[in-house]
Amino acid sequence: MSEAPKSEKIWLDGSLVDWDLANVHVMTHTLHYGMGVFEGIRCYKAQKGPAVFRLPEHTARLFASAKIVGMNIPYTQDQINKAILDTIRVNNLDECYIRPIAFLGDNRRGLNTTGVRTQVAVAVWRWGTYLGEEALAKGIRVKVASFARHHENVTMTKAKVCGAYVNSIMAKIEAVKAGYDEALLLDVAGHVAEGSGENIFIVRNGRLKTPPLTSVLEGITRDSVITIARDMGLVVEEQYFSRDEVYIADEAFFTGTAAELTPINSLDDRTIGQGGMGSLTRKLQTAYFDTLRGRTPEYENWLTYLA
Ligand code: PPE
Repeated sequence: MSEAPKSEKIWLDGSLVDWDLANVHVMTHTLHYGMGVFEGIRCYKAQKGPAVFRLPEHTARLFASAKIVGMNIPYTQDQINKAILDTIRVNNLDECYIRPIAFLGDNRRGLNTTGVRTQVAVAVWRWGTYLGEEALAKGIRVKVASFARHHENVTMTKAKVCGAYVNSIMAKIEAVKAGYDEALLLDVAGHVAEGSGENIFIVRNGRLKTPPLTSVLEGITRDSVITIARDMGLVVEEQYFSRDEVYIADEAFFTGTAAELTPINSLDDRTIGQGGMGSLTRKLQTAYFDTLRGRTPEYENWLTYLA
């Protein structure tokens, strides 16, 4: 296995420190109990220069996640936005993945977190295709997970909480060990929920469907794709559907900051439509990449330029 990608500096609690010195103690609270919140954001080389995609929305979700789980982030959203831009600039990256994380420090033990210090870090690194080299062009093989997605009254699925990802990791590893690229998790009622780190859409008879925001993360890519699709005049329904509706869909795809817009070829070995990339999926993927690269004037306000 190659080493995980790095960059020069990490923003930690207000200062830029060397990547290798951005360390925490093993008694850091979040390491033990998973109470921490994070984001995944991307910066793309857009036409007019490097730009972060939907930066204020991601920072707002970081603060929303903290509010849901009852953590206090000792910075303003503006300070975090600035920290993110500063971190990308100091690392001289024109394209990168951005990982802000707010976590609980090591000054308290146990589950009563009163008085525990909240720390914040922002790391950036180059991160290519999330689901493999050919995933974006050719699509991926997906398997329904035996693990259900969190019930909305268990870990609060609108919060991007560290501990919630144990569920995602178990599903992902199960799928990969069985020879698939990604897992699809159902909610506790058995409806399709989302991938281990992606929202899902299906296309049937020219209409798009995606599960409502109950047991899924309120994905920012999901929102971007819904907006782009509706602006194209397509119908998008936020509705529950079952795994067998995915089997008989014409097209299906995952959305996420890391996964971008990845076609799904098959679910549980049933080829979806013709397999590969469906025509609507292709149209939306092209429009999504055009948007990220600043080629669509109507969505320019989703870009925060570095300079
Ligand atoms: N659902 C889950 C569970 C999820 O983790 C993500 C993002 C999404 C949906 C899509 O959300 P958005 O990125 O706002 O469109 N997953 C992030 C973490 C991936 C990782 O491996 O780490 C991501 O895509 O950055």
